[in-house]
Amino acid sequence: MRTEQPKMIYLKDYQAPDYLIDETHLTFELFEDHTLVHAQLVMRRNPAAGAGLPPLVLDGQLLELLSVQLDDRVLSSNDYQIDDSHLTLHPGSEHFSVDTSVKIHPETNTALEGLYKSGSMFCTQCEAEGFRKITYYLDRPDVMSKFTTTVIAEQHRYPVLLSNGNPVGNGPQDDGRHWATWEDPFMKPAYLFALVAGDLWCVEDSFATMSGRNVALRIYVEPENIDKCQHAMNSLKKSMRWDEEVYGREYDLDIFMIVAVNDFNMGAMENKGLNIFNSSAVLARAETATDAAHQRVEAIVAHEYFHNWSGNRVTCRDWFQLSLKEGFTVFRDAGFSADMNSATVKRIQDVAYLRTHQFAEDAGPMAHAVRPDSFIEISNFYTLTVYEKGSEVVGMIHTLLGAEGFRKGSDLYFQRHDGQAVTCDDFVKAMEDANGVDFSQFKRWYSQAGTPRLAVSESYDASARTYSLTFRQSCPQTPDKQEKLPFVIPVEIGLLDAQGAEIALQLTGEVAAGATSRVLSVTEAEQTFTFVGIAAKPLPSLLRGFSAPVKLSFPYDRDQLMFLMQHDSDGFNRWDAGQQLSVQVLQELIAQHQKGETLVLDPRLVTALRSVLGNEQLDQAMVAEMLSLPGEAYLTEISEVADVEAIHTAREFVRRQLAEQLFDGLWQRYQANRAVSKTTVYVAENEHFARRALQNIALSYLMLSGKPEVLAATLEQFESADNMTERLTALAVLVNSPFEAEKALALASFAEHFKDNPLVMDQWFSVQAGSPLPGGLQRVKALMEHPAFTIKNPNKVRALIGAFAGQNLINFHAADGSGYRFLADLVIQLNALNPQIASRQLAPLTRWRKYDDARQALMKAELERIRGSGELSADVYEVVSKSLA
Ligand code: B3K
Ligand code: ZN
Repeated sequence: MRTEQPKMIYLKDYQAPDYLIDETHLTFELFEDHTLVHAQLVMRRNPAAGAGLPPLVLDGQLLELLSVQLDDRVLSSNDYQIDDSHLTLHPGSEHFSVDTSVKIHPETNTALEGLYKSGSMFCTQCEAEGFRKITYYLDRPDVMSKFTTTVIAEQHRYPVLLSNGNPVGNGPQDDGRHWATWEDPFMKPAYLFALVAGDLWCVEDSFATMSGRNVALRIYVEPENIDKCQHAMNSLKKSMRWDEEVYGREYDLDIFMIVAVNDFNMGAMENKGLNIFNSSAVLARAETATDAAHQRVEAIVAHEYFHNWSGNRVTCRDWFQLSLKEGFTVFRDAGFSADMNSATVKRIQDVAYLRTHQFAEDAGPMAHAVRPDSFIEISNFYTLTVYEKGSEVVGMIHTLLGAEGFRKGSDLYFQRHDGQAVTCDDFVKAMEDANGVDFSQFKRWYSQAGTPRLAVSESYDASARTYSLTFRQSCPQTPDKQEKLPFVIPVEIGLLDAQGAEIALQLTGEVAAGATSRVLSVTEAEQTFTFVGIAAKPLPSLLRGFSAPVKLSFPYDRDQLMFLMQHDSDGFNRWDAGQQLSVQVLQELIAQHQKGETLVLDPRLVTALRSVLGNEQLDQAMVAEMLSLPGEAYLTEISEVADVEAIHTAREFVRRQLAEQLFDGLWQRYQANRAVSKTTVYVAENEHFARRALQNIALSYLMLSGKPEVLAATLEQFESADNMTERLTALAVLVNSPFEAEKALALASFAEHFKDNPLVMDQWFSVQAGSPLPGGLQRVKALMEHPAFTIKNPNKVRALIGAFAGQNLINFHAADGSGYRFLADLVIQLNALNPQIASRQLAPLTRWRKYDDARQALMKAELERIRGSGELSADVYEVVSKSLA
């Protein structure tokens, strides 16, 4: 909690640290009502930081200082200065050591940052600035140190004691306590420190690295979860192999551990050799986790593992560089998931997510560049922009250099900077140097916020047989109010002839026609590319694979979009053509609703989707993606002023029309797939994910018909499915249906069966919180009283409140403002308990500019109420004040 106005921190003020910490020796004495932390820091003056011996200012928060010693001298309170967040000492020489003892209270730490308790176990979360809540330290990523850690705790309650690196000793004490010492041979910043103590079981395996070293792999969980670790273990081994094969990166310690904890602010954390995970990102087995959950586990295990190189061996100089590790690592995990599953489907899902949520962030009050230049609270900058857009930026480098050039660049980056704390500029420089290219203009992607617009127009000259595409780029204003300069936008394109065949592409001035798909680099505000030898006016396929994170517009008519849906050789663009067609149709219906007209659906959408549904050649996961209409959140994002009711009504109308008109095709594919599912044991692999995806989206359409045979099929699937993917879909379909008696029974039997599994209960909460049927807020309020709910667990808050405010738009945006009031009350309550979660949950209110005047006023009033509610954490203060600015 702050006592003064939180301060803005600027990248331009970066200064190298005055002192370095060569060695860090920690001893933790864990007790039920406090913990003692003894730290010995072997320090020296940083030769790169100038002359003299300036005061040593250590970071520290919520610490009770018991003693401090400089070399052999015990200091008295006259020898140092202490305030809320610092301990200042006055070293007398260039080399010295600092010893401190502090008392902390993990047992009452509800912020889940620093050392805290999750259930009966102790665990840590230090990134970004949590280590300063454990001991006095230079808590900044450019101070890297060699850590030795001893943990002492009661043997009976905490048989397992873990920290980073290799175990070097352990033993009993004579008071019923025991100790273990861990040594991490790699220099690391404090944010990668980790400690775990608990009564844990583990699943063990091993991995032989490419140079033939044997690495012990362990996943630690609470005993009841020991049967849910195999998928994560398989994912870990696949990740380790993939990183060797694709990036040449080998693991470097003799042991790699993952620990699952129930109370965790985000997905997982890449602490050196000791990853700590939200249990939702580790535990998965058929009966309790959906296909989506299995894929999420695979992706997060990979992501954290990949950080061992992109993040840990080469880390960030300061937190403004966060995307250096996060954008690059998301890019790496996306490549891994694409290789393990369907690359096109993975791309579609990532782009749909980016366009819906990151584009909204980029257009809102918290918009910031991939490398922000200021912040108040760094926790607020673990954003979609830093992660997902950051990954797109790395992806564009990959597109511009090609796979081989990119690998040369990443090799040089790792080789040049191993063991260092570096910047995004260093990353780009390695890419440039390895390939002899100049990325100075490209680097604007790191410093300019906002989503660029790219308007494309065409002209065809029949007599000259030339076809020209003109690109006009612009970027909207963002709160940082910078003038935006042109970006380098790689646009992958193809041209289709009237039969749908691809045309070989030759630009004016080129000697011969080349490939049928190529990347144009748009670098100017306006730029024209002319293709020669074009016999008839072609149809362009633009931004294939979503080669840049921009909003591209081209005046396609609906017939052209249907043509691209059928013929484009780029799978991503076939899907995207379908989305553009749906958007056009939906926007027309939204306008009809607003004018009070009868809604009339363009039959071409039905025709287009009928042909997708009937295409047995197409990957079933692609069919499922193509049948999914753009979500309400995406329709909101692309609206000038979002009309909540009109969007919901139009989309529901289209869903019902499709259900009715495509009933036979949907029913046939549903039954065929369900028949296979019934006779196949659950496998967490691509082809099976695809079958279930189509089966389940078909079922959710079919139920809109209300036909008794569909209800019977849903109940059959709900009751007899052997896996959570089918069972949960059936439950969701019932929850959103008008069959009240069946719904109530299903909800009750599900809860009864899974009451002891918190992750499954999270799904149960979400399905109900996300239901668009009237009365959503009352349902959510009632569920908050359910014994399985607690506001102290972030997964529960996300499952219930996050799903309601983020996905149930028609209920959350109720015209009377009740949804807003509810969310604001919750944020005020969470602010005192867990500031990071409080500020995350606030996001929907920050988007007030998107709505009509009445809703704007209601949303702003709630933001004002939060602002005036008392002591705000820096996290909430920053988001609220920027939203109201
Ligand atoms: N690096 C962590 C995120 C830490 C968030 C701190 N508020 C997980 C990840 O991106 O891998
Ligand atoms: Zn990460």
